[in-house]
Formats: sequence, C-alpha cells, structure tokens
Amino acid sequence: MPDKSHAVPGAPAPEPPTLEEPTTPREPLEPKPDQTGPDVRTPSGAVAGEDQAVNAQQGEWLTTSVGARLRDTDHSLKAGERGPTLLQDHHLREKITHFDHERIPERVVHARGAAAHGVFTGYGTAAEVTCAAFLDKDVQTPVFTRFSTVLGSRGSADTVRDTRGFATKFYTAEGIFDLVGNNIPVFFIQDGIKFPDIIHAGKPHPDREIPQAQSAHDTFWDFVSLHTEAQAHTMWNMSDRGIPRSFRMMEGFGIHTFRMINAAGETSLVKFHWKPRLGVHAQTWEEAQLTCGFDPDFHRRDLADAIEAGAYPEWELGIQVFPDEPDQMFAGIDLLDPTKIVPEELAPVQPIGLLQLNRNPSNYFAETEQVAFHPGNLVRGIDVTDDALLQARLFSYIDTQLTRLGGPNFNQIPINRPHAPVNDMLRDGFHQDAVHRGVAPYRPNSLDGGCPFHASGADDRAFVEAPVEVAAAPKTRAQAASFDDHFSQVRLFWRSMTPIEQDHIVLAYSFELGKCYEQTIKERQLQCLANIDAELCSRVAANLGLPAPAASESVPDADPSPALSMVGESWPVDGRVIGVVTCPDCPQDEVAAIRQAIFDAGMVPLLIGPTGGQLPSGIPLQRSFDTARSIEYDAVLLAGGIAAHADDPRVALLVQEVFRQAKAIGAWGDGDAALTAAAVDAAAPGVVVGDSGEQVLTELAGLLAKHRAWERVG
Ligand code: HDE
Repeated sequence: MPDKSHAVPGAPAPEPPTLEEPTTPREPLEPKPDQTGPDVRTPSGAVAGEDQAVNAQQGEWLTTSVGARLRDTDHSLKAGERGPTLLQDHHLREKITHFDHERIPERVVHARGAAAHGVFTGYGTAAEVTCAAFLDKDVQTPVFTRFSTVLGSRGSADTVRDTRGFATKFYTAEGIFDLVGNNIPVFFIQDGIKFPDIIHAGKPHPDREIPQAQSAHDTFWDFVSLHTEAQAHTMWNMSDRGIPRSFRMMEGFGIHTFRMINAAGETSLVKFHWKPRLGVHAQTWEEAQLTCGFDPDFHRRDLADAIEAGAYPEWELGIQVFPDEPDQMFAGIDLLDPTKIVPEELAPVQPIGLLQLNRNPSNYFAETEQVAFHPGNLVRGIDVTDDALLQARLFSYIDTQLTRLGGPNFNQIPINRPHAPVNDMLRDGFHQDAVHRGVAPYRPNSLDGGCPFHASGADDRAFVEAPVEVAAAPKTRAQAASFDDHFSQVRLFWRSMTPIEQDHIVLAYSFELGKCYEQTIKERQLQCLANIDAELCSRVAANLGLPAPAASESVPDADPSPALSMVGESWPVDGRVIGVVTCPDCPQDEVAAIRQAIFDAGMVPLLIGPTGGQLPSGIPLQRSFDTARSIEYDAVLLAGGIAAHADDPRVALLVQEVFRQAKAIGAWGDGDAALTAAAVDAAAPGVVVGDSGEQVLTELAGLLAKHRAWERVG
C-alpha cells in the first residue's frame, strides 16, 4: 500500500527539521510543492523569468540588507562584555529599525483574509455580450483570489458571523480585471456615501473597543433598524450564509450591475455570480462559536490544506444578463439598487468560465496582505454602471492603498504587477520600482519620439467606455422612488428558506438581539421583522421575551426563489475531513485500509488516538483525544476495536457534538460501543453502523454529499 501520509496537509516546511540545530551552510530551502509566489514580472509587466527564487532570499550566509556577511547577529556591539552598546552598531540599528516598521495599517474593512493563486479558463460563452479577451474559449488567465471577513481585525477569528469578501484579480493579457465581490449578493446600503456609517456601526464600540468581529451589539442593530435598506443584507447575514463551512463552499457575487460591451459595440447589463463546485454549506452556530476558540484560523487553514492535499477548489463564473434599457430595470427591479437581487428563476445564471485555485502563497505579507484590489481595474468589454455604491468604490480603493501600502506605486508590488505591458506616464513617488527611460512623460511630445501613443487602428484592443446617455437632471442629494421598498425582498428570502434554515435565522436574530443592551433597539428591530414576516417576528420576540409588534407597512409579496436555499442537493466531497477514532488495539489492517479508502475517495483522514504518536503498525496519528474537537471533522468514523475506550469522556464528547451538529457518523465492528456510551441512537438519521469499514465509509460519503443529516435535528 503506498504511503500517503504526506497527503495529510499542514507540515510547516518542505523538509522535516533535524533534532539538532543545523550547522552546515546551505542555500535557502525551496517552498513546499503547493506554494508559489506571484509570476516574476517587472514593474512594467514584462516577463522577468520563470524562477521565483530570484525574489527570495539568496545564498547560504546571513547578511545585512545590503549584502555584507555577518558573523554574529546575537550580540550587540558593546564596550566590553558587560558594557554599554555602541551607537556605531549599524547592524543592531538596521535590525531593530526594520523590525520597528514591519507593520503596515490593516485594511479598514476586510482586514482578515486568506488567498490563493489559480487559473481561470474562459468558456467562450460570453462572446455575445462582451469582447473581453480573457473570457474567450479556453483562454487561461492567472488569478489571485483573496477571501475575507469584513468587520474583524487582522488577527480576529475566521468563523464569526459576518459577510465574506471574495475578491479575484485576473492578470489578463489586456490588463488587470478585479472582481471584488462578497458571498452575499446584496449590500447594506444603496449609496457609498453611507459606507463609513455602516462600518462605524458594525466595528467595535469606540469607547471600550468591544466586541471584536461581531454584529451582535447595540451600535450595529441601532443602525440597521433605523436604516431599513440594510435589512436585506442583515437577513442574509443572519442566515447560514453568515457562517460558511469553508471559503471553498461559498458563492460569490459582484453585487452591482455591470455593463458589458461586445465586439459590435452593443451593451448589456450583467450581474456576476461565482458558483462553488462543492455547493454552498455552513457551519452550525455551535460549531462556529467553538471554532473561534479551538481553531480561529479554521477557514484559512481549510483553504491552504485543501490545496496542499490536491483538492483544488473550483467555482464557475456566471452572469445574469439583462437588456440595457434606458430605465435600467428588470422585472420591476431597479438594477442600480445594490440591496436587490434578481432571482435566478427570473434570469438564469449563464456559466462563462471556470476558476480553479491550485497554489498556496509562499509569503502571506508579500502576497495576501499587499494585494490591492480595485473595482476600477476593468478590461475592455466590461464597464461600470451608475450604481451609486459602485461609484463611491471607484474612488475608495485607490485612495485607501496610499495609506495602507505607503504611496502611489502599489501596483508595482510583485503581487499587483499586471501581465500586460505597462506604459503609463505616472512617475516617481515613494518606492518607485521601475526605472523609466526618456525625458518626456507627457503628451504630446516630440522629444521621446511622441511615445507613448494612443491606441489606434481597427483592432486597437483599447478599453471601451460605453457611450451611454447621461440624463440631463438637476444636481440633487436624493435617490429614485424605485429604491424605497426595503422589505419585500427580505420577505422573499425568508420565504425561500427550508424550515431548518428558518430555524437557524430565528436563532441568529435571537442571539444577536439578545446580546444588545438597549430594549428600544430590540423593539425597533422587531418592528422591522414584523414588516418582513409575522411568524419570524413572533418567534424572535418570544425568544427575547418581548411582545411582537404588528406590521407598520404593507409590503408586496414576491414569489419565493428556491435557488436561495442551501439545502436539498448532493455535492462532491473532495477535501472533506473525516475523523477516524482509533486506538492501538484496533485491527491495524482495517485502520490502514480505511485510511487509504478515504484518501482514494479524495477526502482527508485525520486519525485520532488516545495519545499522540503512532499506532503499532506505524500509522501516524494526527490528533489525540486531547487535541481532537468535533468542529474539525465533516464526519466521524469509530473504528472497530475502539470499544475499550468507549467510556472515555473525551470520546463521548466528540460523538455527542458531532451528533448534535447533524454530521454523518459511522461505526464498524464494535465501534458502535462508543455510540452507546455517548447515548447516541445508532438508528438515528445520518448514523451508519456495519461490519465492514469500507461499506460504512461508502454510506458515510453519500451522507456527507448532502452536507448534514438535517432530519436528525429538524
Ligand atoms: Fe469594499 N473596501 N467598499 N466593498 N471591499 C475595501 O479596500 C469600500 C463594498 C470588498 O481582499 C477597502 O483595499 C467602500 C461592496 C472586498 O483586499 C476599501 C464601499 C463590496 C474587499 C473599501 C465598499 C465590497 C473590500 C479596504 C462602499 C462587495 C477586500 C481595503 C462604497 C461588492 C479586498 C481595500 C481585499 C475592501 C471600500 C463596498 C467588497 C476601504 C467605500 C459593495 C471583498 O477601499
């Protein structure tokens, strides 16, 4: 049987370390096989070579930042062994000074993130609506995707209830296209001028700076209950979409309506969607809370581990297409209102390409932290609309990098460098990496031979600003009446949920409002819920111990959209994590066989034993009864032979939590003794008991494809 122990991801280095401190000088180690940096480009987009090591540390000796070799970096230069440090110690000063400035400001929003490199392949199916070359059939474009939470600081936990960012940088041959979206298709506000307000309300209170990375507090609910256009986004947040199981199992949305332009110059309005191949899945609220303590890095670990294990996450990019009518409405929905969706039943999502993430970054700071997205990074064939939220974003993203990345040359940082030739007339500034030539960075000029020239000719591949009409209208700080309905789509969402999803929404509102201090804020939000749905309102009100108000507005009904539900289908199980509870007394050949079968099914086995170390057969244990916790596993298998440990309270806790979380549980041989000891019903939905491990695993994988055995808790 081939040894697949390497396939359990998480090793910190490409080679196992030696016990003794190494003493033989050598070149720096290569990164691990799953890791890579950005393609090596010059600041102006030219190919600089294949070897990414040219950007990494060089040689076998420790040096200063300017290459002088050092004999000692452990002792300051002093007047005698016990004397004062000398000011002339340039190495000490350089080392400490650089350290003092290692931190840069974190992103004001989306500070907490994780990213991966990958490739996007066009299907060619968008040619009717856009001339964007990267969407042509079989064109492959390198990409870098960063996922994030919105509210938390850079060091906050991954599994808080929040919106997730889903930003992709496409390094196309026609320049960079950034699709900077979220995992929720509607936004809190209809006009970007209110962004500081919603973010100030969601961030920790300014007096005590609590709570971190959460919306369960007074200022958040104060704002969204007064500012009712936020109710749609808030409902999505309270649904299971707010606590994803994995970045790999999230949809993504461009939110705004964009304009596409085809080769004939015709325009269409579109909305972007990312559809994950693994389906859309969530943690339970209990899991999300446990995970914040047990593994605050759960989502970034999951993404990196999956890529390291070869379970490359994939999403199909799709578009909803609408005619570019002067009113920019579709089926009565204002396409410029980013708090509204167009249900997929009214405008199907048409697939236009495939994203695969297949390489982990080799340096978090250089890549994930320094990547700078900008919704104004557009390519020929894709343009913006007048959505007032998008318009404000077009200003913000460049502006924020000036502080965050320390000057105007952030596009020259390796991760931000385009893969298309850059010939701008921007010059100088902090951290200028390009060495421009010529004397005339202005137009028109004759001294530099007139360079650079405007694009011209029949096929100049220049960016197209669609010549859409702008209505002559008085200047005003106002918005259209078509933005005024704040509740009907929230009701649509609620009524599109299955009963179990509705239960979770009720619990989420109850938890969040229950954490508020001020009664009036709870009452005001209950009034919003009353306008959305009377049953939702009365259930939350009952949990809060408050009366349920009657609706204060008459809200039009809309047909439910089944596409919004996350429950009911089967999905691939690639990269899912199976915890196998085992022990030295279990038949070793059975454990080895099940471990191999899990690998063969494209999943990752984590073997859990009474202690760390390895089993008598040499199979390594990844977890002990002390370090294992339910939240890590998508399903758990109880090995035959485990009966001797069935009464261990740590095993019982694991089994009970996994059971409560509606996850699949399997037991073979006498493994079911652990079910009995945990008082778990072996006949309950989602529990599989059998003689053969392989047969139990097959059934377990079938259950896992549906994500959870909801009927167990429904
Ligand atoms: Fe952002 N947003 N945003 N945003 N946003 C930022 O840009 C902003 C909005 C989104 O992984 C910042 O480089 C304003 C909508 C993502 O690096 C900042 C407004 C959507 C990311 C900023 C919005 C997003 C950001 C912070 C209202 C979904 C993370 C650092 C007009 C379609 C990108 C930075 C990454 C980041 C401003 C609204 C998504 C300050 C002013 C709507 C995924 O520029």
